[in-house]
Formats: sequence, structure tokens, C-alpha cells
Amino acid sequence: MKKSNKENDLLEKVTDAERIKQNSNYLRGTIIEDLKNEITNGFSGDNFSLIRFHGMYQQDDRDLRLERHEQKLEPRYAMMLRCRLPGGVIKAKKWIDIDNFATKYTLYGTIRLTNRQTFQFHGILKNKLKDVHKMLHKIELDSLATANDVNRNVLCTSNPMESLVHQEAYEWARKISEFLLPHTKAYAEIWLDQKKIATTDKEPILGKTYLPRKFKTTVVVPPYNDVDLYANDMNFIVITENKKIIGFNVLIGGGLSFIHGNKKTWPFLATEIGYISVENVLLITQAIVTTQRDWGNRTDRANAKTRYTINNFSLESFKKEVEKRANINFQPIRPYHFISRGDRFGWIKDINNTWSLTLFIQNGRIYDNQNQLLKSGLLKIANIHEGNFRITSNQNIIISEILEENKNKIEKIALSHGLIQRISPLRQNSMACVSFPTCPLAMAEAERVLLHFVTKLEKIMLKYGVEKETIIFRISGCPNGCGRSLLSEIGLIGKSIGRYNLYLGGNRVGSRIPKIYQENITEKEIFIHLKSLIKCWSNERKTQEDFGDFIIRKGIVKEIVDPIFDFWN
Ligand code: SRM
Ligand code: SF4
Repeated sequence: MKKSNKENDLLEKVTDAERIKQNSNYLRGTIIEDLKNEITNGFSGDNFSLIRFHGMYQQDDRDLRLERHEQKLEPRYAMMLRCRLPGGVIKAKKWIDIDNFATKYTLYGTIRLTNRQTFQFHGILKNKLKDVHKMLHKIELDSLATANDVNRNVLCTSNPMESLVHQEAYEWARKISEFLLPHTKAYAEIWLDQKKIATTDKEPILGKTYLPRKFKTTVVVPPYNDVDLYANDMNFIVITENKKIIGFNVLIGGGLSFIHGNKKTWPFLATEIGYISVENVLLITQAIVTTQRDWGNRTDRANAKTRYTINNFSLESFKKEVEKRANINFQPIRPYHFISRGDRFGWIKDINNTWSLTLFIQNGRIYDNQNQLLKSGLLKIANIHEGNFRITSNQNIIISEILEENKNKIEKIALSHGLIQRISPLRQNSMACVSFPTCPLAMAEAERVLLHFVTKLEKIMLKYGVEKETIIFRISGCPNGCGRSLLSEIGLIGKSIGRYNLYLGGNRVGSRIPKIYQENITEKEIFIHLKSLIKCWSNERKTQEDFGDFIIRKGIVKEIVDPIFDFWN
């Protein structure tokens, strides 16, 4: 059919990403043809972007780039796959297949827990992609909509077995995840060889061109903000009465990325728009997502996330539109408060007299090394455990619903494999994004330097007598900010190899964005600054004053109140 002038004008203006979605035949592209091409390990043209909607990213090992280039070889292409796991919950027995796949079929042999409560495989060759999807399908999992312009893995406060409210919140996270999934049959056709039934493709919520940009959702049970809700586009904070969920406070428009030097980009905290009762969750979900779908910027991807849409139209207009679409009025926000974000390590008793054991996994990277056999240990636990694994938003893992009679056995395995170790509070609250060697956007190291940086910081804290305290310390390899450095008390953001911007002054519960303190500095300079700041904090802080609060009270950096202005000035 011939396109009208208006349609042609719009197509010319929209980004390449929009054109790709529009022409993709509901995310099919020519992926099937590309899979048959054995000459290259990569995907071509639009398929490079389209596979992301199916939960995979094409990457190449950046440590090998130069060497392969010199040898005139294709870059070491392999895919990263991210599973969909609302609330991070997975039957322990399913872990056996996951572990097996990582060992046998990935280049790195590791499993990576992410800070959005799921896991990734790095280094899957193109000819193993169908195998991974079939393995996931066998254990009733998929990787649909874990990347690109859709609603991503829905987060939920960890450890749902702590109370019935936690359990109910988790059910909501699952429901929202299912509700917002793409309806296209492309995933099943391409990866699971299911028959083509193209006529059933309809995207009533996401639309034919899906969302303007990625979209992130959380369900949160106060007083723990372990999901870092303020970084997300749409958040539901649980409100209870008589130990049952009666409704949710809704907060929208959070996000943390920016572009170095581009003042039109800024991080922003999710903002309250009102309270809704429990029966209206899906109506409001649909209204918020479709408003962002229709109002979001499709001509500039750097201005396309919900926070920019809200800024372009105003919070009040966005809220009114949501109310109109849902045919519901928001009520005033109900009281809530947060006390912490960290995981609660060790043993906790569940509601049904079973036990949960929370284990610290440095960087979320599950592998065996000389000191710790994390991967083998978790596999052994999976083999004897009847309950669940729960991945936390801090890249850790909870073994939950452990029967009393298995408690000692599991503890013994955890201890003998280095899954339980004595670690400092600082280490418990540290986090880094993946960065090198797999992330194509990395500007500086993150995961691979975290251990070394934390060890240095531990020594400084010991020297000044604050080693029993904690500081939320995070590193991201670039300003996309995947390590959520812009919600930390000390945050590093990569500028180039070996150089970082140093941000200070976030708070413990994650409701304050830190401000730049030093730009483009080396590791040596970072620790000179941190040494003198920690010395100061140790000597001059008020009783129990957190590091981030101290930094703000002393005026070491200016508090960020309005990020749109304060972040850059
Ligand atoms: Fe992220 C892109 C890893 C959480 C903001 N992120 C990427 C990619 C896929 C690079 C790429 O586009 O090619 C990274 C893959 C690296 C690798 O080799 O695995 C990547 N992001 C991660 C993970 C694995 C970091 C981790 O160490 O846990 C997290 C996966 C979460 C998940 O399971 O879905 C991850 N990313 C985040 C977060 C934190 C969060 O969501 O709580 C953020 C900041 C919050 C936000 O969205 O504002 C984040 N990632 C980004 C961005 C910037 C988006 C933007 O709004 O501009 C990008 C780049 C992009 O989308 O263009 C990005
Ligand atoms: Fe990659 Fe940057 Fe995200 Fe780190 S912050 S994983 S370097 S995109």
C-alpha cells in the first residue's frame, strides 16, 4: 500500500531503531535466514537489533579485538542471552540445566546474575542459540522482552516467603510481566521451531513499533528498597491493611543514564503520582505504558525514556492522560518509608517454617576459582534442594524454602565451596556492572576492578576505624550507569581506560542522586580523594551519620535537588 505524505515525513524523521521495528514484521526480520548463514558468527543488518527483543545481544570479546583484527579475522562474535525471571524466582532444580548449558556451550563457562534479578549467559555462538532457547523452554523459561524497547524483567522485593504480603507482591510482579509481554509469535517460530501463525500477531498494548525506548518496572514492599525503585520507569509500592495488599503508591519516570558532556541528558528519580487500589493495577499499568508509547519521543533516542516524556509534557499532563485512559483518578499518596537497600545475608525463617539463606556473590559472577567453587557449590545445592533460588537486585542469591532437615546439609555445602565467607559491610554493599570484556559500550573497567577497589577502600576504612560501617560503593564502566552508580554514596563512572568520574553524596535508601566531585581521574587520584574524605568522615561525623549524608551536610558537594539543573551545574 502506498504511504501518505504525512507517513513518509514521519518515517524520514524517526530514528533508525523505529524504522527497524516498523519493517520487522513483528520482530521477525530475517533472523531465520541469518541463522543459516555459516560464514559468519554474527547477525546482519536489522537482525543485529531485532535479536535483542528476543533477549540476546551480539557482542565480541574486546580483549581479543586487536589481535583478531591484526590476524584479519572476524571479531570474536558471540551472543549474550538474558533470561526473563520476574522477581528473580526460579525452582532450584531448573538451575541444573542452566549450569550445564553454561559449562558445555558458552565461551566463558560462567553464569552472571544481573542487578535486575535475572541471569545472563555470555559467549553463546550463533549455532548454539536454538539450543539455549529450547533448554529454557524445557524448564518453562524464556528470554523474551529482556532487552530493547519493551517492558524489561519486572523486579520485586526479594524473599517473598518472608510474609504473605511478599508472596502477593511477587504474584503482582509476575502478572505485570506477563501482561506487558509482546504478543508476537516470532519468538516461538524462530527459536522453538513452532509453526508460523502470522495472522495472530497483534500488539494491543505495545503496538506495532513497540515502545520508544526500554521500560523498567518494580513492585516494592517497604521498608526494603532492595530493587532501587527510583531508577525505574513505573513502580508500585505496596500498601497493606491487616497484612494484605490493599493498593499501591505509583511512582513514575526514574532512570539513571546520561551522556558525557550532553546536558540534555540527566538522571532522574521516579516521582509519586498517586495511590491506586489493588484491583486497578493492570488498568493503570496499561494506561502508563500506552501513554509513554504514544507520547514518547521517536525521533531522538536520547530523549525517549519516560522521564523525558514527562519533562516534555509535564508530570500533571502525563498523570491526567493516564487517569483518562484508565478511567480512574489517583488518590493521594499513602505513607511509606524505606530503611535500606542491601540484602540480608545469612539465615531467615520463612512463613511456612522453612528457611532462606542469602549468599553473597561478588559481582553476581558464578564461576569456580582457586578460592571459591561458587558454580559447583550452587549446582550441588540445586541437586538436593526442593525449594527456590531467588536472585536479588544486588546480584546475590537466596536459597529459599529450605526444609529444616536440609538446613545443615546446605550450609555445609555453602561453607565448603566458599559461598559463605566473612566479608566486610562495605563489600556486601558494593556493585559493578559487567563492562569489559563483553560490553561493547564499556569505556573503563568495572566488574574486573571491583574486588581490587573494594580491598583498597577496606584498608582505608580500617585505618580510620570505620571498618564496621558501610558505604554504598558502585562502579559503572560508562555513563549508561548499569551499576547504578548514580544511586550510590560513592559512585564511579568510566570515562576512558583507567579513568573515572567520581560522584559523591547519594543516601542509604537510594532516594538521592550523587553529584560529581572529580572528573576524569585515575585510580591513584580516586584513592587519594577517598582517603582524605573518609578520614574527615571518621573524625567529624555525627553519631551514626552515613557517609553520603556527611558529604552533603559538610557541603563537600552540593545536594542534587532538581537533577535537571543540579546534575550539570
Ligand atoms: Fe544496562 C545497556 C548490562 C542494568 C542502563 N546494559 C547495557 C548492555 C546491554 C550494553 C549494550 O547495550 O550493548 C550491557 C551488557 C553488558 C554485558 O556484557 O552483559 C548492560 N545492564 C547490564 C547489566 C547486566 C549490569 C549488571 O552488571 O547487572 C544489568 C542487566 C539488567 C537486566 O537483567 O535487565 C543492567 N542497565 C542496567 C541498569 C540498572 C537497573 O536497571 O536497575 C541501568 C540504569 C537504569 C536505567 O535504565 O536508567 C542500565 N544499560 C543501560 C543503558 C542506558 C539506558 C538509557 O536510558 O539511556 C544502556 C544503553 C542503552 O540502552 O542504549 C544499557
Ligand atoms: Fe556496559 Fe556501560 Fe552498562 Fe557497564 S554501564 S554494562 S560499561 S553499558
